[in-house]
Amino acid sequence: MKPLSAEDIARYHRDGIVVPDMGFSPDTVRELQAKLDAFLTAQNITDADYVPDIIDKDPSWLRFGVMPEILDAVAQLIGEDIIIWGSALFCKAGKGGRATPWHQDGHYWPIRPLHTVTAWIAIDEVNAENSCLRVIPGSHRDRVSYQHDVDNSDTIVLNQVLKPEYLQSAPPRDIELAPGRFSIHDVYLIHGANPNNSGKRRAGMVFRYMPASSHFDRDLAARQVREMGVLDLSRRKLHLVRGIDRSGRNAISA
Ligand SMILES: O=C(O)CCC(=O)C(=O)O
Repeated sequence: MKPLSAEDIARYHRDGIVVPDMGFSPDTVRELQAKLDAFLTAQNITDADYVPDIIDKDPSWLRFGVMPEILDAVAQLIGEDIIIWGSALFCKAGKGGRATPWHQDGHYWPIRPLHTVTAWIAIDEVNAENSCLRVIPGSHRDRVSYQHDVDNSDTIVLNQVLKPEYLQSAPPRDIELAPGRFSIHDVYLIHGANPNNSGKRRAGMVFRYMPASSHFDRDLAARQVREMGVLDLSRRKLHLVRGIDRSGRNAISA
């Protein structure tokens, strides 16, 4: 049985996000929570907030990104040739957990054609109280990368902030998830998160999936660092997790 129903897929195209009616098993959730604690200790991270490239830091994270629950749903949205090119933790402390500014992902991602989805997987219970992910439903539909400002202040976890004039009027939707449940969102969707001062940690991890028919353009990534001051993605490892490299131009990691 496929994880996404026809209604789920229609909802994904309408809203830019879908929460499949499934998640990791209780055993996998326990394993994931223990792994997060061990990882934070091993990396000596006390104030995690945003930890990019977790697979590069510890390849065993990849196991969670290729769970059939997620990969089958991703395949329904982007096809059967799939590369994981990014991963991160967003682990906001219960006090002083920093906000994620409103942003779109795609405007600084060197993927052409720009086609990619993110799975956001809850490790803790995440809800409006501890500042779960918030999205502007439908904001992906024009498939436009809006302009962003660079803001290097330390109150936010990303330095790319959507220019306020592009913040569309549709009310934000909170993506509340139990541990082990996940959402999948489109690369053009406007999203962010409030600061967390709830007293409850709010941890999730993300995996970024692109169809292997697109090209991860490392030269473009290097230019984006020079011109936009964004995180350097030019040396990112690419993990072909299903199918083949249809573009023939992606340097896949062993
Ligand atoms: O969890 C968050 O606060 C932000 C997540 C995010 O921006 C993303 O997954 O692209």
